[in-house]
Amino acid sequence: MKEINVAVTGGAGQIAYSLLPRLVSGETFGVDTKVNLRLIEIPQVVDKLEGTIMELIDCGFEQTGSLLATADIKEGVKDAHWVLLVGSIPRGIVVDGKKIEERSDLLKINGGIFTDQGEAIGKLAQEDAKILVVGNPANTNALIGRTKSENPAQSWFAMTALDANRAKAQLAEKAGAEISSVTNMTVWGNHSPTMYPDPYNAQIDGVSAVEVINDLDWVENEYLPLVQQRGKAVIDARGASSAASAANAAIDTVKAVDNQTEEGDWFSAAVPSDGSYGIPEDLIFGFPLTSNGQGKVDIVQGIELNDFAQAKIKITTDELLSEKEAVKDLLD
Ligand code: NAX
Repeated sequence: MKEINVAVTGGAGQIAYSLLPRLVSGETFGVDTKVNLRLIEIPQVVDKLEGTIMELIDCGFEQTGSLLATADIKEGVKDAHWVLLVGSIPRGIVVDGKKIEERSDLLKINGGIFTDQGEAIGKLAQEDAKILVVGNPANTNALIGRTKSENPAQSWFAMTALDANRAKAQLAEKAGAEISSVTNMTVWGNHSPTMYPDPYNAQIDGVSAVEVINDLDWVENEYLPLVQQRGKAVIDARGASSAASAANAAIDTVKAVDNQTEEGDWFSAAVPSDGSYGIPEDLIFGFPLTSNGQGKVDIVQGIELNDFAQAKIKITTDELLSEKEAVKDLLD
């Protein structure tokens, strides 16, 4: 069996609990790949990871390699092929006597974490390592981590796949179609309520979803809030945030990057902008992507954006620029 090293921060959190077994079961990296897993946590909870490791051993998957728990990011990411940055400080936590409520405070606190993690990844992870940021604010955390890594050969992604999966589900439900018939979904921009899950270029059985649904009022006024507020709807109903579907989306992203994209389709993740579609360079922006399955991921070109789309994309771009401005001290 071939072996790979996978590092996951936030290993004792909710998403990780759903994610970890699926990383070492053969499902994510293939049945012929042994996965050495490094779980990284803050010192206060790192001991809990021993319990998680016991459970992973008890799953008995033949693809499970060595299992390590650490509070040392350098030990965790050394020689990693994939790094999943799931851990972050949630809104509402008290830091230095202050309750963190504002997005700008959240940005700065999490940004601080991602400077150290970025530096360690740049120096110690594999030269062609792939990094997926899940912890929020995901796009700007990825911007900070990538900047600090000073290693352009590595590939950074921020996760928008959960938004894309939610967007597909809403279109399928409205159209009365199978979810597998919805393809070509892009979540443009930020993983935040300003995201634009593109219904015009999404397809249901090869036809624009907007044409199939044939209800412009629903598409432009109801569908977007349904997708944008789905996370809150899950919290309201479940009394806890969406962990299983977030873990599933992280796995979808890893598989989408590692495997060749089906002809004619694309997948959604945020990557450093190369200026495509007029998005300022280096912003970590949700784009339509294809992978050749050999480590090369490209932004799909030539997608038509109507006035509605362009107005939405401007809003999410402006938000990402203001997030960048809020953390500019961390980007020097
Ligand atoms: P939890 O609060 O259950 O777990 C987070 C874990 O991260 C905690 O165990 C904490 O100790 C750990 N952690 C904090 N700082 C760390 C550091 N410096 N190094 C290592 N570990 C650290 O949150 P969970 O529900 O698992 O969510 C994790 C993150 O995903 C949150 O930021 C959440 O907002 C974000 N999400 C992102 C999504 C996306 O689509 N990009 C969707 C789901 C989710 O909301």
